[in-house]
Amino acid sequence: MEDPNYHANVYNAYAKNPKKIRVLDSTLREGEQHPGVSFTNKQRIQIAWMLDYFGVDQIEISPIVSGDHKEATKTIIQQGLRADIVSHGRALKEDVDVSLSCDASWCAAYLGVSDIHLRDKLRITRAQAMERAVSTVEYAKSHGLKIRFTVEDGSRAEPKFLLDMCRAISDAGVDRISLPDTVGILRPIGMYNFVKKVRNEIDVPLDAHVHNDIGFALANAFAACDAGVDQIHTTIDGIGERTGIPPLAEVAVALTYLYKSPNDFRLDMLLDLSRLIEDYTSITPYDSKPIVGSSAYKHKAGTHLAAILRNPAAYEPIPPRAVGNRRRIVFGELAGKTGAAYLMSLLGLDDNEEQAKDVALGLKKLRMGDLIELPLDDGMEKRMARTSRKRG
Ligand code: HCA
Ligand code: CU
Repeated sequence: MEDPNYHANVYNAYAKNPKKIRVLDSTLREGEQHPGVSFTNKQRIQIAWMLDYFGVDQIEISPIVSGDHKEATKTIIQQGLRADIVSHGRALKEDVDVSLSCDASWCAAYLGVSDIHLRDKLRITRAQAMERAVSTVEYAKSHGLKIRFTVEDGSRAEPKFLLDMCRAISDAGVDRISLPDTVGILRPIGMYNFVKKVRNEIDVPLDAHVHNDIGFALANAFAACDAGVDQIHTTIDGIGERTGIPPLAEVAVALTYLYKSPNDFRLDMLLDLSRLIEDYTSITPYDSKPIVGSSAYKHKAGTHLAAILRNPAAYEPIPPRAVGNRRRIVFGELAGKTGAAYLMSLLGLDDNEEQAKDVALGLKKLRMGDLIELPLDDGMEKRMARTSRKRG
């Protein structure tokens, strides 16, 4: 059967040979900066294993936060996972030393480069910042580390200084540069322009690290890809400082289905990953959250029910099983005749048309909103399709 998303995908205009966009997951660093989140070391190790098995390219953790975090970083590095373990710290030699003492092969260093960060947080001049950045990169490189440098608050930095900084660390041998919209102030075209400005001048692989303060994080991450970054930062369920960063589930699904990026993700783990974080943090994703939310695959209105019973793709962009979720149907006052007939068939009642109408009317008259929710698996759909064909 023809792909129901075919025309939409023409609008999406993905490339003939799409390039791979990598994922760095920062649940263990940015995620732990979310209010109320603090993992145990066992949980940190479990999360790292799960992320690795899922298929992210890099896993970020900060050993400088506490002795505990340092132990976790060391242990995770010792696991020999496929993903790179990126040891995150400030742009200071002492933090690079902590990464070295964890036996890291990748480190990340961040330094505020906007005037407000330089003046009111770091209390250093632009020249001092430049010196600090370059010497940190040189120090890491001379000790055999790969280093990603984050020009923190880069979206609010003076553009010429930002470029000078990127050029200087690039000359010092930096391996990647993270371009962050630290306070989530850009709109998608703004992110595109920000990345493009750096991309045009600097020949170093770029990361996008974007915050969701105004709700644009996911869109901005992909605008950054369009402008030339090849790695997006995520966390499971998007947890992070304040309103967080792009969620792994949405990023992985969009990369796979909307960008056709050749990643090797086990997308059917996405619900499990979200549940893992829910267990470890007691933060429940809101019900309409894409992909992993409890309503993401529920169908309610009678007309929708009627359609999905014949072909779920009518109201589902991606099959729920593909992302580890499950289709559910909601019966209540909006169920309609088809919904009522289906409910009756599930209960083993004879589904004649008149009775179905009565039940539908009864449900409507009850005025009690939703009454029951039922999982709907593929076998049940087929059964329904057969019954509805029988009835004509
Ligand atoms: C922070 C700031 C940061 C760094 C991002 C990065 C940001 O350290 O909390 O290292 O890529 O949002 O700028 O998260
Ligand atoms: Cu951040």
